[in-house]
Amino acid sequence: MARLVVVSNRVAVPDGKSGGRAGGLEVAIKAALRHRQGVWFGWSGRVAEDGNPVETTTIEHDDVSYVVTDLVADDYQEYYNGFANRVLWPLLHYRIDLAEFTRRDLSGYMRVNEHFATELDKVLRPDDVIWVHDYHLMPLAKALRDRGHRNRIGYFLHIPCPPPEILTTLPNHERLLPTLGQYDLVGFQTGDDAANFARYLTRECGLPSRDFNFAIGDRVVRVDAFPIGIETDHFARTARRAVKSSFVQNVVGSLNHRAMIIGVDRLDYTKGLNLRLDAYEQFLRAHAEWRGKMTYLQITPKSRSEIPEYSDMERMVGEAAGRINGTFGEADWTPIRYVNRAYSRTALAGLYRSSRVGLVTPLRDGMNLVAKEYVAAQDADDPGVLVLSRFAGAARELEEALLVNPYDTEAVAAAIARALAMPLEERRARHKALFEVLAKNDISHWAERFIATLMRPPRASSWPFGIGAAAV
Ligand code: ADQ
Repeated sequence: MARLVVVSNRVAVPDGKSGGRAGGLEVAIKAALRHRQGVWFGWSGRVAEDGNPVETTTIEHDDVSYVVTDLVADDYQEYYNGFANRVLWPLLHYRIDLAEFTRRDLSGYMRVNEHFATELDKVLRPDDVIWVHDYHLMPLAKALRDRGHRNRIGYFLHIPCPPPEILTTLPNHERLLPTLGQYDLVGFQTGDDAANFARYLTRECGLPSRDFNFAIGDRVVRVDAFPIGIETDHFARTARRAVKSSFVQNVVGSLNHRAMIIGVDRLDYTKGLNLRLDAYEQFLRAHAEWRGKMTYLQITPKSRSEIPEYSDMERMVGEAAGRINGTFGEADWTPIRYVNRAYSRTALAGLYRSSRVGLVTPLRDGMNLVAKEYVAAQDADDPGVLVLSRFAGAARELEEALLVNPYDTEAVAAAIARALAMPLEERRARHKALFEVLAKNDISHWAERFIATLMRPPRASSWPFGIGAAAV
């Protein structure tokens, strides 16, 4: 069997150093590598001190080689903090207004991708199947092709892909985005994201296509949707166990028989926390009957605090939570518990299962795994209700959630009230339908489908015009 080489910005090396906070990407890759002897390549998370050499280290663990390379301070600033997080992240989430482009950051981004390719070059074998992840590494396939690698190389974008009208606002987009054509397969979270990119290739690059297969020189690149899943059964089992833990029992006990609403998000402007708190405030105004009868727990670890937009938001969300508690709170009731810290996946699973409503209202999100985890964690006999933004990729699959427009705060307030009052029969029916979706497309199905599609060249009947069998 061909070796699988996964490349991502961060690598979860099993030595404890990369932290216990499993993000969506880490969970997905671990599941994919579990079944194969493979290599996981990426940034070590270290920034080499001035003048010190940049090192690339290999750690062998459980039949998997973890190969990690350092960055220098300018790389970290320009590639990671700069172009990836201050340009691509906002732009791909439709926030042109927050993108701060500089040519220097773009050069740093290209330079780090070249460095990754140079280091990868040393470990690649001709029949390796290479799977590159996310917005940090768009031009990596081109850098590898320039070094003569003809392997099958796939790319998966975890975050949204906006339409060409937004993509073309990126200065120098013609230098960066067409390099995605050097992959054999470019995968997105939803059909809409895939269609947006396909429209870019057609409009901006003038590429002929058939059935989402595009002709680029003598090669074919396939564009497709691969909605990411979670470890559904495992998460459900974890949740069943976790509700019995003393941590969850203590939290539930402290609610004093009140219903719990839960929100779990990284502190990021894409997650729509400001508007969510506005909606909660409107709910409390419009539904006085619920005051004192429920508590909203918002768990929000800080992220990227060195970027001003994030620290501004941190302040605004904190102030809004304080204002709500000041306005509606009583000596014996706090309407919102706002917590800036990360919890273990087990603790979160137990908290999801113990809550009546899950609030997931991003303004834009590639998928949103919290929505899926919330559903998987529920007790099928007495499930909670998911209130989900229609702008999360997950909404494409989780149609039986209460889908809301997060910009319409009155509608979100009404959905919270509807969720809290939903009869048991309706809750069960909705949960059953949602759980079936998650059981069918779990994380291993997602990874296997991506890898199988990557390894298989497109059928002859799907070749774009002008491309022959020999070329594929
Ligand atoms: P993220 O933006 O990180 O991921 P999300 O999909 O919600 O967003 O995944 C977050 C993960 O971190 C979840 O597994 C969640 O349980 C965990 N997490 C969140 N808050 C936590 C807390 N307080 N403590 C501990 N763990 C916490 C990116 C994209 C998403 C896409 C994923 C996967 O932005 O759109 O769904 O990748 O492709």
